[in-house]
Amino acid sequence: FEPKYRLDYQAPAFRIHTTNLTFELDDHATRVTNSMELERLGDDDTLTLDGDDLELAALSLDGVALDAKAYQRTKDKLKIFRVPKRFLLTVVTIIDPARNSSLEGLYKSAGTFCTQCEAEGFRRITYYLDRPDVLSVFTTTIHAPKASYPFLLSNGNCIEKFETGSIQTVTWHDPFPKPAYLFALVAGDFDLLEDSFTTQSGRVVTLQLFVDRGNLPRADFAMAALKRAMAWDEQRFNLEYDLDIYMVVAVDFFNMGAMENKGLNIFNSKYVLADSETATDQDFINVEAVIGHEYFHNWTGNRVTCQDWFQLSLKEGLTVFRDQEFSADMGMRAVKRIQDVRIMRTHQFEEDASPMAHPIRPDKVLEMNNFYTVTVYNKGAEVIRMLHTLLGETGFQKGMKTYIHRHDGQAVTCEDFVRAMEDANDVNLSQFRHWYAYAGTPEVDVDYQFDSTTGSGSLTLQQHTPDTPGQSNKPPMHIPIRLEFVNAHGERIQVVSEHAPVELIELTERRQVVHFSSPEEKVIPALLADFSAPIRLRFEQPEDDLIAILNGAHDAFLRWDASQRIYLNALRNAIRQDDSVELSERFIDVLETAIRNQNTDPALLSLLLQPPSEETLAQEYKVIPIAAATRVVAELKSLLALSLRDALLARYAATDWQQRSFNGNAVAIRMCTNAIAQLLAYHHEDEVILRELDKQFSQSNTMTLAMGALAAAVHAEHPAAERYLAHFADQWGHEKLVMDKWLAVQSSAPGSGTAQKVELLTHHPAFDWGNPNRIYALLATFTHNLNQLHAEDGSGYALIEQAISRLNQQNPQVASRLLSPLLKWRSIPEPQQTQLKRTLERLQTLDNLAPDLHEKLSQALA
Ligand code: DPP
Ligand code: ZN
Repeated sequence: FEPKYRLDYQAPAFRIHTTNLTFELDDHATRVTNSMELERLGDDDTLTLDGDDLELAALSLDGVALDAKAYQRTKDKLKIFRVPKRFLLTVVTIIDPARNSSLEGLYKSAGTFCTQCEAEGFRRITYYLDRPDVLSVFTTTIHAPKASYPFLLSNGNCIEKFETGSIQTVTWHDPFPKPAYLFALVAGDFDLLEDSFTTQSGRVVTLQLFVDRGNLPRADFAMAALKRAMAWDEQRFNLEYDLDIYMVVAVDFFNMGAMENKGLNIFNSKYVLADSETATDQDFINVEAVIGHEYFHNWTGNRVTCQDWFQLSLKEGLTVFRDQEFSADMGMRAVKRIQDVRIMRTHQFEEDASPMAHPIRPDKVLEMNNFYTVTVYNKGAEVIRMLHTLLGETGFQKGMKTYIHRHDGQAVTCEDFVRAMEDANDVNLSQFRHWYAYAGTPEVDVDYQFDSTTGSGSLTLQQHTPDTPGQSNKPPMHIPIRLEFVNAHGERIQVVSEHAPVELIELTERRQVVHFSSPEEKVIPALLADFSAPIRLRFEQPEDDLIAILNGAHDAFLRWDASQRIYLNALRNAIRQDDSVELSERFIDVLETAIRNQNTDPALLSLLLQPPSEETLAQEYKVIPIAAATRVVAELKSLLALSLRDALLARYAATDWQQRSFNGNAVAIRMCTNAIAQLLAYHHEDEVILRELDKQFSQSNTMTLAMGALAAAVHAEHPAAERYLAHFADQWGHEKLVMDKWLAVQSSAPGSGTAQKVELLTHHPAFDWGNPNRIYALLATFTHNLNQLHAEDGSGYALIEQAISRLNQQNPQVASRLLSPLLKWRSIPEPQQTQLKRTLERLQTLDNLAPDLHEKLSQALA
């Protein structure tokens, strides 16, 4: 297990001008012929290629077979000695796609051959310079029996197609040089949805979406989303598609969400297929976001790619920012922002505080697959967003233009991106670069003074970034803090500092004071509007001030955040005093008014009615009071249900049960209905509420509402839950993606014995150890069930330990994802802490421990 270090980067010693691949597809013995035109760049005449689990069938240089002394093979390398300056190397390998359960490289997914090469999967197909800074022009020929595999696809344009007896041969040519991680091949039988898009310069692009037979009606939404994404990237970023064809294939077995292979995206079917009967509104939203994300990679990732994998955030942070903006521009900007902030505050802050904490540009990597994280992706996007905040839309777009023009066709670094932003805007971002270099969530303490007799006030901000593994004594960061002010009546006001309104503080010092003046009686600051930086703000404000912000701030995030701070204070107080949760009458009144006011945006209302989760509450503690956290979160929801019953029921009655379409207003109303159901289900004995829930569950005709009722009943431990679960399984047993929801809702149930129930469900026909979606739905969901994962009887640990042991060799990427939530053993109280540590120690002794697991376990136990 040898880690790699970012600073050890060396430019490639060879160029691969062209890569000619021929695949003779076969379940257990696919023959891959790889002919490369190579050029040696330096004096060292040994060529070292990467390879993994390959059988070498033939090897020749300029048409002459190499004899045994001319090359050497090790477990993961092929060295060829004394190569000339320019030469043609032909490598023939035999691989076994049907036995490939890791779903990396070429594998068989339910009858379809497909590939996943990012990050380092291409080396499981052939020997190659499998690194993102080696760009080559690929030509790919595929031979396969036509009856079973009528569609043979690869990157670029189809240049030849013919049949010889039962065998079909198809050749694809991709004119854009690309690294091997963007290579793709698909062979299978599909239903095809075809459409076209005319670019802003008038080129007609053929769009093809391939889905399992019978699934055509569920593909329309993804196709429409693709066209919206193409138009949006032209309008907002002036970026146009470049090939004549864009293909998307949906497959059932896929480790990740989707993959941006040039011209041939491969998608997890869950991010393509959607109709209102089987998909929730959130599923539709996710399909649109992922379709957009992969499409946007065509420029930010493919045309301009990464020099090395340490730079992953160069393409992922930027592309997540782009997909977030796309979703926001398509509707519900405020809701989207709040949802993204929730991901940051729960999962990313948790990762920043864990043994695997890493900067968005890591310095040390053992297994690259472990770095496709919320830090690289989501914090990476927040860093891009801060640049956008500092430079404005116009400045940011100027920087993008410089970046793309300067680096089109190149493999570059995060540094190149920042420099393009600097050069285009004539600014200095030296201190801003720390965001790429340091892990951990910066903490900003706020002290506030205002004197109404003199009308002058001050905000004192102090920043500190906690130590993380391998990093201590961090320098101050460049933190943009957007802010607003409201008065005692909850009206937005402006305050000035040196004649300019105070709207954005650029915090760059360790300690910084901002003075301002205002004629108002009372001035309440509301900090971090739009969550303008991925930081923890420590600012105790009285509840009256928070309510003023909740009523008066212009920014929706600030209003929502004020509500969450009130909830968090109530939860923490109840834990500290070991007493029941209390909410002030004043706050309940504010909620009631919002519920009864028909003008309250139902989507934002739904967010207001969702108190922080246990995982969010856990962020407040060094050692998490698990049992108490679970108790108070449930108590808070019952308290809301009790205090607001009639108002909630009145609002709930406004639901239009027949409305099925996916549009902004209908989605917002369903979000609200579901949030209300989540609370009302805490009334276990209330006949009126039972009738309403029954109606929502069985008559709503949309998956969103049916699932909403089911989840509400299960999470509130309502007596109707068992009946709903049984009914749901009867109705949807044949639909795998739908049954994933059924599995997930059960493994997120709060009650004791959940681990035993989940174990039983691993034997249910809806479950499959070979399919990542099933494992994520049932087992990964369980790893986020704080209370049951850390059950005192050890049942949660035993369940996940068994799963990881089983998946260690079968699919290490999936095993590794299950492991992450277990790494924070130091924040778990005794007696669980010792049990958990023992569990990790046992896992470390597994036979043939995968590098993915080794890396995380050794970090956690160090
Ligand atoms: N690059 C993919 C994505 O994030 C993941 N393999 O789109
Ligand atoms: Zn991506």
